[in-house]
Amino acid sequence: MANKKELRIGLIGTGFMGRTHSNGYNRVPNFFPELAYTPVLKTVCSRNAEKVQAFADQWGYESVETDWKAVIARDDIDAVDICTPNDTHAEIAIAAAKAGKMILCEKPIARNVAEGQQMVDAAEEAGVVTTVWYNYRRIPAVTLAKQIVDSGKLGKIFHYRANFLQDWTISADVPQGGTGTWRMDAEAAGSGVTGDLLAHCIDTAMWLNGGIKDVSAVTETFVKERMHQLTGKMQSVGIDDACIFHCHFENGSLGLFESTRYARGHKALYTFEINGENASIRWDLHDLNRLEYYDYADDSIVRGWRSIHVTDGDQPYMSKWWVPGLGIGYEHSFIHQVADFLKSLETGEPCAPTFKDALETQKVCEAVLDSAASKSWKETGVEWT
Ligand code: SOE
Repeated sequence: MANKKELRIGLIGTGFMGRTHSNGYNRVPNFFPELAYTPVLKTVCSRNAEKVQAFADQWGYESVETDWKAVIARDDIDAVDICTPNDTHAEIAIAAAKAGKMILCEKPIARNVAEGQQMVDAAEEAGVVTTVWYNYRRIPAVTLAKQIVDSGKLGKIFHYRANFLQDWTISADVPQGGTGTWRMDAEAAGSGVTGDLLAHCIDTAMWLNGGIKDVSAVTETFVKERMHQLTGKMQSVGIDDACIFHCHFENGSLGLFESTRYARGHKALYTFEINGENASIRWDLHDLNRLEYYDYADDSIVRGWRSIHVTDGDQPYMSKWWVPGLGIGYEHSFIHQVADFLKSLETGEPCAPTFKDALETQKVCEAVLDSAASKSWKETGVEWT
């Protein structure tokens, strides 16, 4: 593209997230034409040569690789995008940092804090830029929630409440391990709903309401044994199927979080609500263009929950899309993250959440799991700035 600086991408992993990111790279030039940088889909990597070629053809990658080390060794790659299972994030990211590549990594940053810390150290030592795809921050209604909180309209915050509910693992026939179900395998994923779903809630919560100080949690594994796709054997299940925790935030408010893959009828019900002294807000992923707002300062004859349809040109990101009143969807959060990453290359400002930010979320996840295992309150050690 004329007069554009290129950001040459090497994508590693071709699953669900590989598709959401590829869609982001493809759409950005259409909707964010003012950006100085443009993504160039140089290569995509996956172990199966036939499948990775089909993926490259479908999404417009110039070439394919079947070994991630080959992606990192290439001189024509500026940024490595890690979309592989969690157990591979640290090894790939550390190698990418050593090779001086920028890194975009799927959430959670890693399986645990120790791995995440190594990734942060490697990126800092190499001086490479990083971002982690906690995509929900970039849904316009969620970004608007951040503006409202930062404006001080809510006043002193008392409560933060979040849920992430799914129902896809209720059947004992769902296997663990391997393609498609690595999220069920503790070795590959690190944890269950805590790292996969609550990590989203925690990232949004600390972004909106500041650091989480300490936690008290319970977890449950409802199905104790599942067939492992890699060994073909019935094996015990090491992940948390459900997790509930409560916590103190640094600002004195109380948090209540629940996640499960056993809430029959709920496919991806991510909701949060914040109650302040003056006003409250709440949001629901199933109705993602709306932000609900209640303001006690309203005249009593009109006071009540108002439903803000976040589709106006002066609301976050919306000037980029259609005309007021016409909504956007889940995939746009990834397009926005690509756009913000490209913009960060122009401004030199970090594209949050960076590895360092995502490590703080990982600290909360780890404290939650430790708390559930030890049946006691745990300090998180989070340093949120
Ligand atoms: C799991 O089903 C999953 O795909 C998560 O891995 C994503 O991070 C979440 O956004 C939707 O659910």
